[in-house]
Amino acid sequence: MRKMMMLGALVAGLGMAGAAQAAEVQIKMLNKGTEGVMVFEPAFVKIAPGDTVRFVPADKGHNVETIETMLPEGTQAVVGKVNEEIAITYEKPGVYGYKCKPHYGMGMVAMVAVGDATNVAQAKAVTHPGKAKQVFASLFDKLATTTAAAK
Ligand SMILES: [Cu+2]
Repeated sequence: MRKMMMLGALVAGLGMAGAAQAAEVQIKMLNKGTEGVMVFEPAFVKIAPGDTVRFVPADKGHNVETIETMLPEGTQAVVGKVNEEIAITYEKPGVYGYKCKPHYGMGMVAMVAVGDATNVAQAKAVTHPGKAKQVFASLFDKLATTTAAAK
């Protein structure tokens, strides 16, 4: 987690130097992670526009797909197949919410924050089943922390 934020800071720093270089970060789909079972790890990443996130099915039986309305306006939804690796390059700033369809209610969700998120209020208003609700609450806390740190 800390490593990802440092990476984000590094990318931002390079951007200011006028030599922005696109970064790629990985989010693993796991049966068991450091924060419980059926998780994306890390479940929160902050990146810059132009960066790529690669969703890696490290364990079997998971997929990644966008959660409707947890996307910046005009952004295409993504629906991965089970066990499929997907790499997404982000151009639009905003908050992107993801779920693993089979384990959504078990809290298998993730958030990608790109640049300065403008759709936070809208994304926050989305309701989620089961444990996903509390996981998203903690992800929005992380988002608030990184945003505050950036200012
Ligand atoms: Cu899953």
